[in-house]
Amino acid sequence: MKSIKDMMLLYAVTNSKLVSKQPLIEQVESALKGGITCLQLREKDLDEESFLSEAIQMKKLCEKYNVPLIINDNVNIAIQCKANGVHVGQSDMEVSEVRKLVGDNIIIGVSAHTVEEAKKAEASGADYLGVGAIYETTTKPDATFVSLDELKRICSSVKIPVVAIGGMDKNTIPKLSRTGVDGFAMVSAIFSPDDGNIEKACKNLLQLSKNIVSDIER
Ligand code: TZP
Ligand code: MG
Repeated sequence: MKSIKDMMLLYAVTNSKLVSKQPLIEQVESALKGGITCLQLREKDLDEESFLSEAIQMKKLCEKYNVPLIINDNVNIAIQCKANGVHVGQSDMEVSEVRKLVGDNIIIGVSAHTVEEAKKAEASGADYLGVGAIYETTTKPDATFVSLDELKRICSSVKIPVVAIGGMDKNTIPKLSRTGVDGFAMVSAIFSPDDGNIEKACKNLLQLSKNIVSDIER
């Protein structure tokens, strides 16, 4: 398995509400072929049983491509589908509580919007941070915004990897040059590219991300 920092490069987050002709599992396989370095399964409206069965399918698919699977919010599903990680927000379960439940071998990602939240998450045992929304996003209408200055401060205040999220796409990725981020998490730019070609979009986004991330070593 790659290092957690390397997993951040092209971090795909699912959204089953995006209208598509293709089932989610096929969209994810295209993204895996295109080189995503991590997949987060984010399901806000599924019942537990459907979420678990989807998570098990996704885990099997990700294993085929040797890409880690992270489950959003739901620690029980993460444990049951043997996910590589779980991602929690500021209003979800406390990191220390999550750690007690999942043990040391599961990656814990935490959403942070300020230096204070970032430092606290790191001190409580988070393995990486998701920071955003950086830009306008229709995927999460209630998202809190994080300025580029605060993003830079967060990157220099913690040792754990940082992935930027919210309105990231081929046009906005280059704007994060020299902020210190380790990669980009995206929903729309990966799963609903203009021409519908997910694999091609991922190849392009991966190259862009590598260029920006290699720009600066924290
Ligand atoms: N958290 C902050 S912004 C966001 C999440 C889950 C949504 C990102 O979606 P998109 O489509 O990549 O802007
Ligand atoms: Mg959450």
